[in-house]
Amino acid sequence: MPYNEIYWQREEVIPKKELEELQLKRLKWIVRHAYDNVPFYHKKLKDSGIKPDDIKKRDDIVKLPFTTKEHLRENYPFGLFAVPKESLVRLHTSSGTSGKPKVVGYTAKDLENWTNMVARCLYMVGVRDYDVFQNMVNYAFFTGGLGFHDAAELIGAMVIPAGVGNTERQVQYMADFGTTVIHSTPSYALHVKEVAEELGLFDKLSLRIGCFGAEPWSKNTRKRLEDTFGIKAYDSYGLSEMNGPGVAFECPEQDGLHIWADHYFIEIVDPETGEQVSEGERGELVLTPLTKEALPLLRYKTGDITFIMDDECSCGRTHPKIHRILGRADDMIVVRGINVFPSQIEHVLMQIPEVGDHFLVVISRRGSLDEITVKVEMRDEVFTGELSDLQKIQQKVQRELQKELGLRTNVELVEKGTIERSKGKAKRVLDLRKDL
Ligand code: DLL
Repeated sequence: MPYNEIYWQREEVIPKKELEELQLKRLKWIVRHAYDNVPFYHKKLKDSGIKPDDIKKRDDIVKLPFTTKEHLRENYPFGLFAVPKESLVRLHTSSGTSGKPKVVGYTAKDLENWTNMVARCLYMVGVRDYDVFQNMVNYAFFTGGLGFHDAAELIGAMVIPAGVGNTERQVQYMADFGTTVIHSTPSYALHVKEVAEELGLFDKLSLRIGCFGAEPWSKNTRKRLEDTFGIKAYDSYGLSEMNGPGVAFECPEQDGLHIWADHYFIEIVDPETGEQVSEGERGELVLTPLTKEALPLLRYKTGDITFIMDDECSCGRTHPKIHRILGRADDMIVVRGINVFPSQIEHVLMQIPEVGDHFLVVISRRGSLDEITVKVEMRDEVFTGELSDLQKIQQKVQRELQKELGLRTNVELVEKGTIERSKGKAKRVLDLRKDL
């Protein structure tokens, strides 16, 4: 049952002071829980000369050591779990580009908390029991499928467990079933948009809300999705290690993502030194779950780059806001000494009207010099056959990219349909230097 017609749970508007007290109480609990039940943390804290009782105020969190993805992998599969296997009711996994997958477990209480957090997010952007919710993400090991499914059901919406693929059928169902809310990765949504255009079904759709996440996307992509589908599109952030989606989500203001601080302790640190940065400065997001029974990760380094925004929000929620993710520390490409995030490239491309929705960044090496080539799909109507027109567009794209990146790139214009479409998280970068 919702708390009232605006908020799913009372905790969304908990007074700041109360929220901080709750955080401290829960922080003490989670540190004690990890110390008592996870040998890895027991040893780590002991080696650093820290006892759970040393956590007396919120700032004492800096005394704790960090946890990294490597720690999860080294302790594959269940080494960091704090409860016996029989207390678990679900497992998910997340595979990165290398090494063993990360395995995450949930007790019944963890699932209840998680589902409520995702429900908070959906309810916040206006999803209600009369909605038809088409969930267009992978339902298997990925947390996005069941995470959203359970939450939308809890609100009472009618959920279509569509999964990914069969895009023509997805669009047909959207029209036939009267889908009002869609959830997918933004890159898949762009593909769905393309197929809906081809099928000429836009007039038959009754969409009003889109929830997109699991990969970086830009404000300009938001605009494209909102304009073509006639929806409001919201950014959704999460990671398997912190349950999955539902960690942070945009409110109707669409200006930053509220991060549920009664369940997660937030820090922004310098990725290199691990020192907390000053207020409002960008850095790596570090999260400590405050209620997680099965997997109490302490000071988990997410690898995601963002900053904490001003905390007053006119939606009334008291939870802090983070800026949409600027990139991942390990997605950063270093080309001729300059740091480039694929999301910067997306940001530039999506504001050029002649450019289509798909692109690929190819990094190669000529002699001893790195080269960056951006393959960009054009809109069909731009291919007039006039070489000079294409040259003008190519130069424009090159100029705009140089302005943003401070780096000269090769730009290759390609026809619509050339670049492989993604169903889940898009692969935007092909780094050929690794094969040299
Ligand atoms: O992607 C959970 C999720 C599912 C989030 C559905 C949102 C919607 P993982 O597969 O473990 O979990 O990947 C987590 O994806 O550390 C970020 O690098 C990236 N990521 C997730 N959401 C966003 C977002 C899910 N909104 C990793 N913007 C995270 C940018 C995102 N990056």
